Amino acid sequence: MPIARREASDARVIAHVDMDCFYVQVEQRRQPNLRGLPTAVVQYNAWKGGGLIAVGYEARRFGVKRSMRGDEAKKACPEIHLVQVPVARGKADLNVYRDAGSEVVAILSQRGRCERASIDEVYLDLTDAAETMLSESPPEMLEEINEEVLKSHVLGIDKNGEEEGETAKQWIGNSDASHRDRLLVCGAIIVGELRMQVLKETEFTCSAGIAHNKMLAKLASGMNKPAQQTVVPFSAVNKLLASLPIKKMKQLGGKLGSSLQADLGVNTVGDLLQFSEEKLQEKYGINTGTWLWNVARGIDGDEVEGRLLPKSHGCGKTFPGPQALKTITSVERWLNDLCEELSERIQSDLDKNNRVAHTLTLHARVYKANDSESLKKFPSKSCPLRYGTMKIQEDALKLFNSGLREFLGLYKAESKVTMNNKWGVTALSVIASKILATPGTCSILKYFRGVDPSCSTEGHANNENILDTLPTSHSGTESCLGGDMTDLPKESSCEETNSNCSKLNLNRDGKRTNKRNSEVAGPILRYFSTPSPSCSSSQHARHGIIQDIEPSSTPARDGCSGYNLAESQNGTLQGETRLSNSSPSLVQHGQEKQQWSFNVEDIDPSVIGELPPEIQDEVRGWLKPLKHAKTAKRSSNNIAQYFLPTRDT
Ligand code: DCP
Repeated sequence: MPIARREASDARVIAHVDMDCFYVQVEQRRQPNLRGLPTAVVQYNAWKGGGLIAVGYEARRFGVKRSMRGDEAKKACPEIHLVQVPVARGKADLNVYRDAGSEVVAILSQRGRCERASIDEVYLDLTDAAETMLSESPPEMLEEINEEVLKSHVLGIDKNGEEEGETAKQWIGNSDASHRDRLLVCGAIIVGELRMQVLKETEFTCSAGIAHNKMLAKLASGMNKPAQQTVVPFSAVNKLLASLPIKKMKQLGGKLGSSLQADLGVNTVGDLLQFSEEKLQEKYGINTGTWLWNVARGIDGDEVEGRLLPKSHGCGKTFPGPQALKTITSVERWLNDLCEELSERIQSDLDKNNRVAHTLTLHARVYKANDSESLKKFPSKSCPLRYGTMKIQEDALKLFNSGLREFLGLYKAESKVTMNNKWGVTALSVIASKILATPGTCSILKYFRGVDPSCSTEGHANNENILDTLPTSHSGTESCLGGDMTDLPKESSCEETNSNCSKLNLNRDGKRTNKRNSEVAGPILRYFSTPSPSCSSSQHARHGIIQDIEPSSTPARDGCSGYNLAESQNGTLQGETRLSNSSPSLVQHGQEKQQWSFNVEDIDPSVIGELPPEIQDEVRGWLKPLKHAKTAKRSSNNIAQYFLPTRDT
């Protein structure tokens, strides 16, 4: 779970940018007639109108929520337009959203180090850009400041009865402010410009938080949505955390947050201040204890990783209730589909980014019929990944069979899974991880020294190199919760991203906005705040969208990023294969045996959201860091002063 890290510097400028109702915006760009109308994106199964996975802000005004199914949403807002998520191979096809996310990342990454945290959110380290701006063109010298920036919400500044814009203007122009505050001003200006650029080039609005670390930036980005930005000056941190419900803090939304409430009576993050670091360590372990101590003070040393591409690719599918797969043939059929998609995606990654995935992992949710012990988990299995759809399919099936034998207690390799061993599969997923750049060549054949990637016969899932992937137990009570990780980025552009459709007629759309709002809102918010829909039946008839869906629940989307499990013994599962470290999935004959390892760190937390919900918690479990022997050193940068911001947080 959380890893305590010192603040690298007390004057970093970090932004968290989160797209607004992202899938809905993507669908509204595909179908511009939906703009301004209450819209939601639903899963592809028709049961009860399908689970809502994204809800537009117009629909939210009618009380429509993501936890609803389509039928319920229609009751709340009869005019809602339910757009079905694209489907391919009998499951959701998220490519269009991935690609749209990549368009945004391409823009946001222009001004500083950029970490793609999920399908629709990034962290930016803008420290260098802000320092440069401060030295070359300080904010108070700027002739004109972007309206979006002037509309920033700045936590903790005294409004003195003035309009928000006026207050922000004064904050921005205060040349007597501290260096760190002035850096944040520069960060806010840069982020405002980036958000405008995103809108112009992609038609998407986004919201952002600007602070001195990732934790605070993430917290702030969701405070004023849609299409707004929020700044957290150093001086506002204690007041902010004092009233922040503990479960709202990233990574405290789950078991750890519940334990803090139940066992320590902690209701807000600020309540944690009453506990010493030693006390927190005693209760939650050394590392988590220190992390909690830091969280209470708004300290977070997590660095923005320069990562625009995913660490792994995953495809999964659930088979709830009567849909459970009960024969090897049906499992094979679905595995083939999942592997085909996985193969396409890793091949595309290889073609576009020169990156090779090294590890194939299979995870399943299986029950044993009439067995009181059927709560036993199906063991996840992994093996070296061989390129080529058929090889991946073949290996995935072997991994499944191996896991099933173990699950059923048939330990010998030759044991047959028969009809007497009744079982049912309710979820399946395959993940390609340990994705590494090929060394400085544009030719994959050169990299593999003449071996056709699809022809390798070694390193596949045989009994020697099938590995148990799931660490059987994790010490510590931590769970990896509270983040917002959705999906795997993909660098390719979709059809919709060609120059024709990606060019925004901003003025046209801007003018369509509600005049009342446009008087007070910045240009991005104006763009977003189209007239409140009337929910009339005529609109409904005019935009007859899809209302299908699946019985599975809306996938939970927790996650965590930036873990460093390198020191974790249990987090690394090792075995011996004939794999070479330099070409792990493609092995030369006669090579010496080398140790091959599968490290949970190689799985991008953002892949989790794409997996079936039932699988997500287990995969998240892999990402739980183990407690380290050493206590992370406490930063001296604790926030010592309390201020009295006027704004309610
Ligand atoms: N998503 C999903 N399943 C979920 C939650 C989200 O498939 N349970 C998808 C659809 C969302 C996208 O991920 O559009 C991004 O999720 P967010 O949590 O960032 O939510 P939105 O972008 O939809 O809305 P907001 O403006 O509140 O961020």
